Amino acid sequence: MPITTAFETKIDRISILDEKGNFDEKLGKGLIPDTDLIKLYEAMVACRHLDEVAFRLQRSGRMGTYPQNMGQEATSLGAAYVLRQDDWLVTCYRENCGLFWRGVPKEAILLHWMGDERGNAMPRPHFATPIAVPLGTQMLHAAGLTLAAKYRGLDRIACTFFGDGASSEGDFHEACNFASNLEIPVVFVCQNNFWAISTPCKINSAAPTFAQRGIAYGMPCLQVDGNDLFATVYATRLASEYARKNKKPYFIEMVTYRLGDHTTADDAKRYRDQAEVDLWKSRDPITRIKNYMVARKLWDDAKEAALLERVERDNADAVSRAENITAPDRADFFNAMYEEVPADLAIQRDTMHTHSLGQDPSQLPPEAQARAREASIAAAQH
Ligand SMILES: Cc1ncc(C[n+]2csc(CCOP(=O)(O)OP(=O)(O)O)c2C)c(N)n1
Ligand SMILES: [Mg+2]
Repeated sequence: MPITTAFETKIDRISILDEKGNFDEKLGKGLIPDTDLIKLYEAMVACRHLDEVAFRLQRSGRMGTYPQNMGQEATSLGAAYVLRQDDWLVTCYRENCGLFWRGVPKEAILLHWMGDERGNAMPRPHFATPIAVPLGTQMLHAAGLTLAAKYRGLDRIACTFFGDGASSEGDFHEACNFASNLEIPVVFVCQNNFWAISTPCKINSAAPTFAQRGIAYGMPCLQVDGNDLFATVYATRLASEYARKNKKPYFIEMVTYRLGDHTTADDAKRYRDQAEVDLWKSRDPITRIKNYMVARKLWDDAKEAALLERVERDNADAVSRAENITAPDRADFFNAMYEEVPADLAIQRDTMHTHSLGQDPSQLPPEAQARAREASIAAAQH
């Protein structure tokens, strides 16, 4: 028998506006109206500025660990711009720009990293899920949320973001398999920023692209320049239209770069070369759009100065709202978990009024006090 070809494919790469200012008229013309482009640029500048503010908050002890988004603003923003407001945006932790575009309040993100759970209570109209720090979990949530929408006969899709490192998690493969086999319209976006903390992406995958990970699950796949806002918009439009129409998933690899440390707890100088960082600084998504707008006389120094002034004020207000939020009620810890708090948890809730670590036994009901005494005697005898 002759050898035949069982399967053949190719993966397209989309780039519309490169770092030298070359613009592909065929793909890019009319893609983003000028008025929108200005707003999108302003959103990226505001997000970058908040990153700097958050960094300083962490350094001055007013915030816990914070992962800067610097350099990756165009990826999630392109997607958020294209998606419908009631499509799910299911993110990781470097997608602030897309979340803010949706209307998620900036203080929600600040509160999350300040360790206040209320930062995770994403307001419903934004159809966004809380920041997912456990790697890989959110892709499964995206598949589940969209399966529920499909079951209810809704025309809703999800777009989920995850890193190159997260695409090596088992959950990622389960989510892809699940979405493909059950025909769930999820747009999977792998943000390849070349690093998973100190692990270079070559160790995460021996394949030449991350885009091809989707092929194994029968998805159409695309690679785009993730620092090119036009390309991220183009790709997400293509993918979301495909997903909505065919009720099937789509896979995009957005190639970008993490310009900052992994988080404020990291020092990337210990494992990567400055020359690499400098190369990617020259490909900055924000500078690229600014240069394009200046060349087209849509933007100038006076507009930039006015924007920076506005951004500084808005971001200072967001910090103030986050820091001045009223202290949470201790009972919320229990109340937020169940529709009706089970009896045993209600006892814990009503008796956990101590200023020391742990529970004050004298506040327990008598039988519980006796049980606690027996348990402590038993523990001492061991
Ligand atoms: C399940 C799980 N394992 C390990 C970690 C610790 N961790 C946090 S971020 C990270 C690297 C993630 O890399 P990548 O997915 O490429 O995202 P990036 O940070 O580059 O945006 C690791 C290993 C975690 N948060 N969750
Ligand atoms: Mg990464």
